Amino acid sequence: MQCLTINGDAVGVPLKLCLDDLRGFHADDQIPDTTAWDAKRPGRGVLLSALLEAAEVQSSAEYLTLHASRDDFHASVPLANVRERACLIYEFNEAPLPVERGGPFRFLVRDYAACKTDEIDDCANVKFVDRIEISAKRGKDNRPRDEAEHAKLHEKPL
Ligand SMILES: Nc1nc2c(c(=O)[nH]1)N[C@H]1C(S)=C(S)[C@@H](COP(=O)(O)O)O[C@H]1N2
Ligand SMILES: [Mo]
Repeated sequence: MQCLTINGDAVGVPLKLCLDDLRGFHADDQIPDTTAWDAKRPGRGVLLSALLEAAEVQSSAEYLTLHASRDDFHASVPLANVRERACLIYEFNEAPLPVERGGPFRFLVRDYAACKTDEIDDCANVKFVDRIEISAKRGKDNRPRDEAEHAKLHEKPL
């Protein structure tokens, strides 16, 4: 079973969360249907704020970095910009989120901007997330910097 690591220099309690752990978060912290946030991305998610609370994120925290080792994709964003408007999708039709939907874990921000137009853009909706790092300094970010890079990314096979 695939699990998610939450760590970094601004995390009080590093965590390893597997599917059942995410399912076990309080109902108030769950988004039963993520199409409420984004019609194209259905599933069940847990609020980022609940994950951060569980990991006892400290006041030194400034950046959140999403790591997808599957395809070596990384995005690092100011924590304040996503803290109260992001979730992690972990399930679809009561089964683990399939890779075609960005599984096992997909980050999703509410009201994201078009790719490359803002810090919080569609590119920051990282698929195949296996680690969330919380740190004082900006972390690794290899989101596309221009349209050629972006187009190449979209042609990449799964
Ligand atoms: N791991 C990973 N996440 C990623 C990407 C990627 O190439 N790898 N592409 C990003 C970009 S540029 C976009 S527009 C969206 C596309 O999401 P979709 O496959 O749901 O349309 O995922 C983002 N997350
Ligand atoms: Mo994109």
